[in-house]
Amino acid sequence: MAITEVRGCCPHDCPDTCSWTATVEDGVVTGLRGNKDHPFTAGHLCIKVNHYEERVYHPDRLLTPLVRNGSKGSGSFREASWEEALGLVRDGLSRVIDRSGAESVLPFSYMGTQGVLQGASMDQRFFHRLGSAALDRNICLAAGGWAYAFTYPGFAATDPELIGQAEVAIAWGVNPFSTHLHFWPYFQAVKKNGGTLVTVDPFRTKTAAASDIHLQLRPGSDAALALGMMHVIFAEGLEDAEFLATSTDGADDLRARAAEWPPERASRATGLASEQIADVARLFARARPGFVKLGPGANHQPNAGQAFRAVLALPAVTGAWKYPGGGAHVHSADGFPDRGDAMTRPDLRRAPAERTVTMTGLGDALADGIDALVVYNSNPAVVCPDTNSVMRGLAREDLFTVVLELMPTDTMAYADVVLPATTQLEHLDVLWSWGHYYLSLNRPAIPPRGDTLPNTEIFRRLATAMGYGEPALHEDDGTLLATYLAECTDEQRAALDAVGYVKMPVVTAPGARVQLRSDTLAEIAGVDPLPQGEDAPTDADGLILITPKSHHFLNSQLVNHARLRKAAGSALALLAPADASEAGIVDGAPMVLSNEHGTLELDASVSDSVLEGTVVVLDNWWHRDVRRGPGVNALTGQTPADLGAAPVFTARVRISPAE
Ligand SMILES: Nc1nc2c(c(=O)[nH]1)N[C@H]1C(S)=C(S)[C@@H](COP(=O)(O)OP(=O)(O)OC[C@H]3O[C@@H](n4cnc5c(=O)[nH]c(N)nc54)[C@H](O)[C@@H]3O)O[C@H]1N2
Ligand SMILES: Nc1nc2c(c(=O)[nH]1)N[C@H]1C(S)=C(S)[C@@H](COP(=O)(O)OP(=O)(O)OC[C@H]3O[C@@H](n4cnc5c(=O)[nH]c(N)nc54)[C@H](O)[C@@H]3O)O[C@H]1N2
Ligand code: SF4
Ligand SMILES: [Mo]
Repeated sequence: MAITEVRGCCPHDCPDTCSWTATVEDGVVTGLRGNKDHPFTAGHLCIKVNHYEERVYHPDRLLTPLVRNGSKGSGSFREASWEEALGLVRDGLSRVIDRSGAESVLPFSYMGTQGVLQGASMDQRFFHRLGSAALDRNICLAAGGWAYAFTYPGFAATDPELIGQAEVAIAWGVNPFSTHLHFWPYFQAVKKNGGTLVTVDPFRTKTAAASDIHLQLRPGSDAALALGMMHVIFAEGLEDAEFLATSTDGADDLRARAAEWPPERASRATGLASEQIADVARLFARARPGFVKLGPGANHQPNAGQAFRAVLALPAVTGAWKYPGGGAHVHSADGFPDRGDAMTRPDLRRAPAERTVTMTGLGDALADGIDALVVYNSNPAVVCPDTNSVMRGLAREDLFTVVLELMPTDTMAYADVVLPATTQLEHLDVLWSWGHYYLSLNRPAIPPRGDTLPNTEIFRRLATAMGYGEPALHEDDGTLLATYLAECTDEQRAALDAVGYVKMPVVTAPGARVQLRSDTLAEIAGVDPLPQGEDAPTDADGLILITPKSHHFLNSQLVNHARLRKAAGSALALLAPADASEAGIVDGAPMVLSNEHGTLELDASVSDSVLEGTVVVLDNWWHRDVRRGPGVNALTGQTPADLGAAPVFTARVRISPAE
């Protein structure tokens, strides 16, 4: 029997980008393990991925091109050859382009795979050449990402491997126990070394439960909490005056803004006690140093950009950046080669794109001039806000829809043509990380199963079908990889080649200054140049819905895996005992959640982990998993957050027992 071992890495949109080795016996992957030598992965994969081969050999796996032969949404398809399928795509796209112009074609993709090649290379080149509408890929961390970029231009996010040296670490709107598993030991190290762990989260997650202090604030009140803390820090002279003078701009303005937020005001806004706010402010300011990990979870609120700006100001005010392990981490994506234009080749576009669609606004776009949709690496029927409007769009008879997928999804059921894609064990790729600083190479372990093809090859073939002869549209994956690595050193390339990963240098630009006040941001985005908080609304009715991530699924992926479904249980709405009894809802009984966007029926789970006045529904479930209604995004809307046109995955909802 021929046994080989092939090094690669996890493709998922997860901050850990784990390094793995696949065991291949006679051309079949029989096992997968985390690489022990990788400092971050540390020899283990999470429960979701430790059997990734299940995904490759899953009975639902799409193995041939498909052509719809039933009504949209019926999920009825017949098999087709690549030649026929590509011909149909060419005809469908050409019809739309002739009728209403190339910008009525929308490519819709996100990070179904985080790979540079399979996620942002040949696909982009193809759509630039076609002249499609542009997509703002902003569904995850846009508000927080903007906030970091404008507050800390040129600053490298704190290296997570150092945070054990912090005296206080705050998990602010992040649940690493479930979502960033390999960060967890570093977080725990703070406690082991005698420091204090704080979690800021409306929900009592595993992370919160394992922390010394849990600040269970009202969702969306993070800016008020951070400004209340800064009020105390400035009032008690706990700021680092030297760091503020030498390394920041706008400190006096921020001090004046913080003065508007005595802890009593922050208390009314957050629902936390004033003393609690003051105590944690002192704790953080006196720590040598303090560290804040901010997660995407807190950036799905309407005022998330300003909230992140406020929270990010804390380690600057206290000078935490001066010490190893101190500072903040939103994401580390800026630490990797920026080869955007070389990879995506915007020069292939004949004229600048006049239309940009944000992922947040897909529902509206489908009702306004988008007549062809090419979906890959994304599952908009589940992940986009305002599901009902997205579904109305997907159901349009005159919308031509192509879906590149591994699995039958709620989106794929509406496709005219389905093109089967490869998994990470079947294609070449290179991955950056947003949680650490290791660049990873993924070598294919086995040839593509059935008729599946890598996204890159599908777009090369589509280019051929469309008659696009530009050489850039026909470069192979090896060439694309070389283009991505062109600015790496020989040593870095050699390390990638030898062990499959290499750590990138963690460097802050010389002379970089924290922008506590940002007039540039104010100008671009029309927000206050200073971080701004909000008081609790007095007129809002209903409960605040939040939609965090499941421990067992990865966004909308893996929900069709029996092993993980069994562990995850069923789709539930979690609510606090007081809210349940007030609404007459009983634990385990079906309940209805509704608002101006839609209605859902789910089984209730009454839990004291939930803050009174809030409801928690995990975002990962598929339409079929919900008692009635599509998924939880039936309750979210398309109005963007304050920065980055980012989505808002929270909403006000009314609750009642089901009839
Ligand atoms: N197991 C698992 N891991 C994942 C994923 C997954 O689906 N499953 N998805 C991956 C992806 S794409 C992402 S973006 C990350 C997300 O990683 P995280 O940000 O850690 O995950 P979330 O569960 O979305 O949100 C974290 C916490 O934010 C809290 N939260 C909600 N609203 C607020 C608020 O207004 N303020 C504060 N302070 N907290 C709030 C939620 O209650 C939740 O516990 O996880 C990645 N890893
Ligand atoms: N209510 C609510 N909604 C949310 C969130 C929330 O917290 N609450 N979180 C948001 C966040 S943070 C994110 S990142 C998004 C995630 O949104 P998406 O990126 O769309 O989610 P995924 O489920 O990770 O991936 C989508 C699809 O990509 C496919 N795929 C994987 N690999 C490949 C490949 O190599 N080729 C092709 N063609 N397809 C592939 C998978 O099978 C899957 O169906 O969801 C957002 N939606
Ligand atoms: S999903 Fe995240 S934690 Fe799990 S193996 Fe992949 S990168 Fe690692
Ligand atoms: Mo995300």
